[in-house]
Amino acid sequence: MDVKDIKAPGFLKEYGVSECEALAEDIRRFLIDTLAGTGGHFSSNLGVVELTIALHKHFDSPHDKLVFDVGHQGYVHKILTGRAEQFDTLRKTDGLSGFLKRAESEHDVYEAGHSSTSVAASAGMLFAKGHADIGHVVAIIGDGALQSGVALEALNFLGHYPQHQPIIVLNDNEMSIGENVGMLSKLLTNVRMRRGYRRIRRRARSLVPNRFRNFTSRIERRVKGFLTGYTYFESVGYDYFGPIDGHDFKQLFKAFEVAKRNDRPTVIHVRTVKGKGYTPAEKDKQGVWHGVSGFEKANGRLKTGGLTYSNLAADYMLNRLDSGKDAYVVTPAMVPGSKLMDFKEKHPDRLIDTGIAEATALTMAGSLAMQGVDVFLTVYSTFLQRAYDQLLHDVARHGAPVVIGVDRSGLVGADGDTHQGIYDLPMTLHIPNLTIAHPKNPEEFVRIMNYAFDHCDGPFLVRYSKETCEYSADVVNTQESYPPGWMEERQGRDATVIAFGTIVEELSEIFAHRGLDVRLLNARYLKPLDEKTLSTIDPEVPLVVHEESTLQGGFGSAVADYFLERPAPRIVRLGFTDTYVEHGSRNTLLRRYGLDAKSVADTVEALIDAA
Ligand SMILES: Cc1ncc(C[n+]2csc(CCOP(=O)(O)OP(=O)(O)O)c2C)c(N)n1
Repeated sequence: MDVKDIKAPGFLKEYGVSECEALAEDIRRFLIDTLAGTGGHFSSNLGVVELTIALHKHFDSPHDKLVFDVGHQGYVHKILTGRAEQFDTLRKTDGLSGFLKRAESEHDVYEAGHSSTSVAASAGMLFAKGHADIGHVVAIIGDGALQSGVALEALNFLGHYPQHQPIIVLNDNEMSIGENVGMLSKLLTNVRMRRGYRRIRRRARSLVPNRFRNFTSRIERRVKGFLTGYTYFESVGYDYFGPIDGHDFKQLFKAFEVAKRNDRPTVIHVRTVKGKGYTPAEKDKQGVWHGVSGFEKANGRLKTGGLTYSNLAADYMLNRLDSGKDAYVVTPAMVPGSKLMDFKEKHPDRLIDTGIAEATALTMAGSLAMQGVDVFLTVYSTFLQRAYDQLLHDVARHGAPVVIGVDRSGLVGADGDTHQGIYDLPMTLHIPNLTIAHPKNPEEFVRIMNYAFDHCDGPFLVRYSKETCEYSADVVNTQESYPPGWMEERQGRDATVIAFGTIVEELSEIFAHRGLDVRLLNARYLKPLDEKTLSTIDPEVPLVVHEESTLQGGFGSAVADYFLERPAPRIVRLGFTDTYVEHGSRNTLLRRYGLDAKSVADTVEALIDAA
């Protein structure tokens, strides 16, 4: 079947096992062929081909609600709901989103991008049942996402309402992005190692008298519980069925029929193989096939970009340990994304992976630093949102000297609105005790890190973007440090521009190229504000403040606040205004929002002309 002909999932109702198997093969081939070119979330989607087909066969989407956790594994769902045709635009500007999007399809009933929300989202739908026409509600959640407190508290809460009959499909591939961590993953391993569900069911049936052989009967559940042991899920109020083979349609069909008929909260534990059907992805234990930029299908060679600030941060920490200084690196489930594979290999006892547990990572890292240990916590800007309270209440209030790398600050490109790193500045600038920096290049990054570790005795945030950067071992090894304060990149009389990050060098070049007489200040420290330099700004000429961040409560606002009680220049703040920024190429989006170097230069020129 050409999967591009699929318009809606209804046809699956007529499909038997062999037709579903053939369809699974077609979908897998389509995914491998397409994603080799477009890139995207790869191995998670190959792992859920049969599972997603079976879900759409047994449930009536969108009346029955399929709530995919994160949504990065929703490509098969997109194909079955008529979007294969648009896959060549996947994650591109104005193209198909890499996550579920309500605007794309009525079958996308909930959107995410951050993990572990599916159970609480399902709870909302279940509580709405008396008000809206809602059928079954099914949360499809991975074993990585399940370990987050966000999922666990919802699971615990919802188990308390047996009348709502949630169905939780646990997609267990023994991996988060990479290796899974934590005791829950050990518990699942133990459950996996027990004899399969079907054998248990046969055994249970032989122990139960005929007239009680209704699958959902309390007696059978108890007998099964006795045979499988008392699982975590049962302890928080769910009937647990599994583990079943998530690539075997017969087992999936049976399990979903059971789930539909069961009159209590239900967990179906499905085992899948991440990357199923493409050998390099199946073999990958590090997680490099989780999200790809493209690859050569014939030999499995991954397309790689150049080095990024994530590499630089990891290399900096490696170099620190190699030069005899001790430190821990903490990551909430992002070893591959934060380029910590080498560090993990060389210093496994100095790498702490908390799993998808940003809040725990922050509090733990702060407390660890308070004991006199050097700690570098690296977290994506977008995921730091999960830990605002821990940053404010635990880390900053204590003055805990933890260095926090805020990776992927600014636009992130293909992942889109759920992942943009444009909210951390308004979220952190007002927090007392924090120092916040954003280097313009690798040389500055290293000097700022040196200051953070060797001279600062409070909590320190270093922001850096997803962009590529070039650096040598000498740069990483620099011993010099930059204390708080700004840098005058360029003198000028007709206007002042304050900016930070990689755009600083671009602005410097373009101002020179256009012959503009503009003063350019590199605000490599965003907090504390450099009031000494601010006091030198000419109030008679326009002041432009640029940030690749949301404006409300941001850096430009902090600068404007400074001038509230002083003779003020005309201030123009450039950033994102009260919005979510869609997916697409970073350069295209910056241009669209008037934030690339050329647009900034145009704005500055217009202001000078108007003055
Ligand atoms: C709050 C949050 N932290 C981190 C991530 C990054 N992330 C995306 S998918 C993923 C792993 C999810 O593992 P699992 O739920 O087992 O799904 P799988 O991809 O293995 O199917 C992580 C850590 C995220 N999306 N949200």
